[in-house]
Amino acid sequence: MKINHKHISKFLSLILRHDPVKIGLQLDENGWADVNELLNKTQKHQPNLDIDLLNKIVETNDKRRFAFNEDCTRIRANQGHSIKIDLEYNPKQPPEFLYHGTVAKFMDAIREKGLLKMSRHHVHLSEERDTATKVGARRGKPFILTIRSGAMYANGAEFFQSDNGVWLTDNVESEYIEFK
Ligand code: HQG
Repeated sequence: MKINHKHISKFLSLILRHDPVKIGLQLDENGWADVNELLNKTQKHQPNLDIDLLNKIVETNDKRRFAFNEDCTRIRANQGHSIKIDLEYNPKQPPEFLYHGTVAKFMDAIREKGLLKMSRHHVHLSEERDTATKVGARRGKPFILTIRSGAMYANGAEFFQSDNGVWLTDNVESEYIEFK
């Protein structure tokens, strides 16, 4: 059952963050999809996905990747998009330090150019070192960078926090990264 959830959650991430067109779905400018339309259009790919299972996945997802609107007629991904949408997050003051988990092979480029958002809308940062470790471990032996987010903020950088707690910013210049 758990494996099934994970599989469907990955499919939902693909549709709601990157490729709604794959199933002929349209997201609005804030990333919302109509729940009924989503369920209808996922039938062919995920025949087990009905409203009860969708509710369960939204509720139990380990990173709260998805959210319903107030009356539960629409659903969106909380962060991680590559398609252009406006999540309408308000700028927020970050803690003094945040963490980013990556792998050794990117380190030279990061030293030179800082952290770039690559294919996503923002650079993703974590409040907890443990979380950053997990993020890095997706790609191999994790390498954890400490980001001087307080100093960046003091110097005018904008930060946002997604509904599932991920800190987002445009890019992180090398001078704000502790490479230890
Ligand atoms: C690296 C997952 C070369 C960066 C995770 C990362 C997270 C550079 C990769 C969320 C670079 C981008 C985001 C530079 C950054 N040169 N490489 N200048 N700057 N990089 O997946 O932060 O499961 O777009 O270190 O758990 O790994 O999807 O970002 O390795 O929360 O919900 O380029 O995605 O969450 O990779 O992960 P990503 P990320 P979900």
